[in-house]
Amino acid sequence: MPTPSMEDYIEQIYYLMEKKGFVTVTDIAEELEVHPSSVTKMIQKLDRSNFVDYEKYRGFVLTAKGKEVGKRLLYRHDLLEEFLEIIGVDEENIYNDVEGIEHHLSWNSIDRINDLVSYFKEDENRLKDLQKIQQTSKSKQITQEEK
Ligand SMILES: [Mn+2]
Repeated sequence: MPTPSMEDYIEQIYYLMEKKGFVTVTDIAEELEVHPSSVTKMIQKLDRSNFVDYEKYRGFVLTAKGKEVGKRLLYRHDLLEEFLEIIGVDEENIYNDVEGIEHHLSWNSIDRINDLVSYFKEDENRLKDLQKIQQTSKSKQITQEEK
């Protein structure tokens, strides 16, 4: 089992691979806002756990196992974003909230959240019903945060 930090890297490498076809240490350092030397350390750790194939001076790629895990992690991230969007979380909070919770849910919970997301996507009236409640609670300002 990868640690939360390993998960962040695997997810990011998979995401960038899908997007650009290749990934560099600099790309990851920028995306995760960490020092390049931390990236190199983590890549070596991921290599030892067989998620990444790393060769000094030649770079790195995800192994078959790394790709499989990366795909699941990206799916989980995207699903949770969709979930927060459906339940009416403000756009500006979504990404950071997902980053905060994604490592701490069991796959069991992820599967059940997937059911709930499907439930709302299947019939737009369900979403409209929920949005009515969201409007009411917004007008009561139950969850106004102090800024
Ligand atoms: Mn993520």
